[in-house]
Amino acid sequence: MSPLDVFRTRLPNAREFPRFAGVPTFCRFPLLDQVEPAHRPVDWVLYGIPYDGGVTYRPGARFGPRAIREASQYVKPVNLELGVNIAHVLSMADGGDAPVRPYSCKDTLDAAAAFAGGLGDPAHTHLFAVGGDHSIAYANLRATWERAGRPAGGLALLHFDAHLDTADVVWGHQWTHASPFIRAIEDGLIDPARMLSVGIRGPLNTATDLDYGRERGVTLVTYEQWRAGDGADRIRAFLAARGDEACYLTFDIDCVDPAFAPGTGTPCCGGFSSAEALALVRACAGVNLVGADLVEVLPDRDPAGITALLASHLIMEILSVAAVRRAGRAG
Ligand SMILES: [Mn+2]
Repeated sequence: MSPLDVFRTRLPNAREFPRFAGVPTFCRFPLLDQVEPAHRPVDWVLYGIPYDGGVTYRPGARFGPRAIREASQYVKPVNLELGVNIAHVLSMADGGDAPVRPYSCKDTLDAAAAFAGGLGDPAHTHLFAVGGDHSIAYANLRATWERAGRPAGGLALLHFDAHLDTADVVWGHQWTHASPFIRAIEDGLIDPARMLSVGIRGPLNTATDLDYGRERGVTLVTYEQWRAGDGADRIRAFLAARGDEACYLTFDIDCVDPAFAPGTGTPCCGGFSSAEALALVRACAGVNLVGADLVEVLPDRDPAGITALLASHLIMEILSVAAVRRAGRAG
């Protein structure tokens, strides 16, 4: 087997093949169609959705998947705190990028959901989308919901974000990065009564911005509630109540304070530190994760690449949550 074959078929040993060499895939995982038979079917496939036509402010998140692929070359497979080597527990691959339709958000979501539906083994493989703006979460949610057997009650949602993203209409359009979860709720992909939104903070456009979620039973934990109040207890209670429920995790990098993650399009001051964000995801260990996304990384506003680096570590942390479950341990 040549060194190139090793890169193509499994996670290379960094002591043999340096992290600065090779063609960058997500976390150095093999390309999906080159995974060796012993590692099929793949447990998780990561793929990019390089689309940012849904933004309400700064564009540029279309370059997120490339920046995260590059930054993730230095992500390592052993999670020290959770005591798990994700590469020993899970088979993972890079599925490439979904097709996008830059002039239409809805067309992009339809194309991306169809692309995702064809990745890996639909009866086995979980989907991890890397954005792109937050509108793309709808596409991966739809593909994940279909893969989960179209559960009538929808999926439970673990949502990390500065914003609730349940705006109905923006500039006359219903498909935007401010709207993925109102559309997913309307379409039955997620259950708002089993939706946790963590890191929400102001300022808001109007005093009623959060009413849609509140009226439908979303467990809403603002950053200030988490920092100073009972937010952490409410998160623990929400996670403990999930049991074996199928959960989807969506992580908007703007839930992190722009002091730590400046490379994003709608930055909101006063959020989680990098360490707090990683610990929040880690605290989900044990839930039954069936799909995930990480969105809103904007490389052009990311001096030193720290936002893309954090995003790549968060991806590892999210996969660790799945690995802990697969290894048969609670968090
Ligand atoms: Mn968002």
